[in-house]
Amino acid sequence: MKMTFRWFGESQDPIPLRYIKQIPGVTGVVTSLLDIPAGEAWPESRIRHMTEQIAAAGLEVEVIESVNIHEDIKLGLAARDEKIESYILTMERLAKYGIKCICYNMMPVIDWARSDLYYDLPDGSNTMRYEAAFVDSITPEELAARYAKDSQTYEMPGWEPERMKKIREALAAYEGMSEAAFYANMKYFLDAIIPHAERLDIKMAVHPDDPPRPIFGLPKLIISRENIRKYLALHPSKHNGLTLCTGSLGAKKGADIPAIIREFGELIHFAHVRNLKFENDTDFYESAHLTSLGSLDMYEIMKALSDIGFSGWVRPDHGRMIWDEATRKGRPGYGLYDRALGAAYLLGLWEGLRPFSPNDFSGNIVPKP
Ligand SMILES: [Mn+2]
Repeated sequence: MKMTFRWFGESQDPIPLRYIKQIPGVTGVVTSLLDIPAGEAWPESRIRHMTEQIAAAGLEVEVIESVNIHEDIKLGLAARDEKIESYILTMERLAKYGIKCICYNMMPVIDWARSDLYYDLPDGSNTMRYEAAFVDSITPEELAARYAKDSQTYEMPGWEPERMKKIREALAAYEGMSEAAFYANMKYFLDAIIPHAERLDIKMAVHPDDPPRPIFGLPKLIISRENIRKYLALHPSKHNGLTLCTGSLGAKKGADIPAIIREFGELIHFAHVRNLKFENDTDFYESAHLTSLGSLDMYEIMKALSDIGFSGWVRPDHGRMIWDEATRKGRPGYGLYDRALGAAYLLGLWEGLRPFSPNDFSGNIVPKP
């Protein structure tokens, strides 16, 4: 297992790479080029700059989160072919600079949703929260305006004002689309890119839909064990795998995350490990990582990863804002401190499960035979 940390890039992330380098056990970052629109090939010069900058900080960059899928691909429009060509070009360029895994999602229009970005917890920290009835009662424009107000200086990925101007059109495009048609569009994409992923040895890792329920009338498919099975079967390959996101899958009450890990095994290429606390059957807030503070059993999750011999990348997913980080304009869900504590906690669980030799601390924490 390799412990990584999400970094949004120099212009988008207030956390310098040298801080990330100082988190014990974190050996790499997971990043993206957020300003490049979905459907456009990433310029090689940008990829080179990004990877050189991260290497200069003494960190690895092997996972990109995300290379986004253009809506034309999800909708199955004729224009999808040129977007797929661009996607493959981006994959080729990324492979050239050492990228081994690409995280992406198949969420229509809306990447993710929360009702609150800075929900106050009794200990004075704050966190992201999801209140189903509230999200069901609000329009996407109202929710975007709420994010823009709350998130201060950051554009929330997927909720950019430019994108929101066209939201009605984007939502309408999905009206009447059947689940079968959506799966067929996903298959068309996978059939096109997975052979290239195999050739380039890039592991494609689909991220589950967040939250795992339909919102604004949009189909949400990658939300359950059954649907993940169906998705991966569209194009069976070791390079067509999963980003195991405990917070997304776990937001459906009763989801058995350890069983999901054991079922998909070697197809889990990348893991987002975080906890959440249910307030009732549908509402939750993102808690600190510890089992005792949330609703997911983190030991059982790490144990399942250990049992399958997981050797991919992990990151602590979201964190709360603590130590006054919110007032210093931390990016919601992506503050430094709580995620750093999360990484240390997950590494502690892992060390208990898979003790390693002190001589073997190469970053890739492999078990003793
Ligand atoms: Mn995630």
